[in-house]
Amino acid sequence: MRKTLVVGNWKMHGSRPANAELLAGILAARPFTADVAVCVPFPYLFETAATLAASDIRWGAQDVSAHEQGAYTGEVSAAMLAECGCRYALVGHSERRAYHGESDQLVADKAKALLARGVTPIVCVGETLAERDAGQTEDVVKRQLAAVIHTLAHCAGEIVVAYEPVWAIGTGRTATPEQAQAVHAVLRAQLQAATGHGDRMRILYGGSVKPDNAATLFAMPDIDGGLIGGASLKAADFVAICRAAA
Ligand code: G2H
Repeated sequence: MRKTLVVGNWKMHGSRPANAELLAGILAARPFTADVAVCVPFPYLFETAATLAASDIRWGAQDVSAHEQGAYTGEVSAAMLAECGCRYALVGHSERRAYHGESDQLVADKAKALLARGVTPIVCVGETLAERDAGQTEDVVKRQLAAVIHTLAHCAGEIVVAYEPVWAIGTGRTATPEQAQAVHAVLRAQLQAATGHGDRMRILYGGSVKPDNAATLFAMPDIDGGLIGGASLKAADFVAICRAAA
C-alpha cells in the first residue's frame, strides 16, 4: 500500500557534464517499480527539471528557507523551489543540523513553508553515535519528529520521513535492517498516533545504502525506500538501488 521511494541526495557534488551523464544513465534504466527522485544542488535545479520533465523521475532540493521572502541573503524560498518544479525538498538533514545549527523547530518551520507551496518535505531525523550508545535513540528521533508533527498539525499535504542514523552517514557503516526497522516502527507508531494515517506515510532509511544492502533494508516492513548519498552519484549504483525495491 506504500509505494517504495528512492531519493538520491547529491549533497555538494556535481557539475553540468557529470549531472548530464548521471541523469542520462538513470533515464536509460527506466522503468522502475519504485518512485525515484534526485535532490540536487540549487544551481542545477532548472537544468535537472528540463532533463527530467518528460519522465516519471522527480527532482527536488536539499534545503529551503523557513521564510516566505525578504532580506535573507543566500536563502532560497519554497516558492522558488515550486517554480523549479520541485516535488521534494529535504529538511533537517543531519549535516544541516550539525554544521548549520538547525534546531528541531527550524526544521519544522521549513517543512511548513514547503507544504504551503505544494512541495513535499522529506524530514530527516536520526541519532548520533553517542546518543545511540547512551540508549537515547528513541527519545532523540521522537523529539525531532514531534516538532514537525506539532507544527504541521493543521497543514494538508504529504510528508516523507527519512531515518538517517548519523553514525551511518557516509561512513560505510550501515544500520542493520533490524536496527533500522526498530526505529522505523517507533516513528510509524508516532505518526499513526498523531495523524491517524501513519500507515500511509513513507519512511525512508538513509545512511550508507549501497546496491548490496538495499534489498534487505527495503524488505523490512516499515522501510519504504531509501535516501541515498554517495551511491546516488554513479548511475549504475543508483539504478541498482532503485531496482532493489520490490
Ligand atoms: C545520508 C545519506 C544520504 P550516504 O546522509 O542522505 O548519505 O548514503 O552517503 O550515507
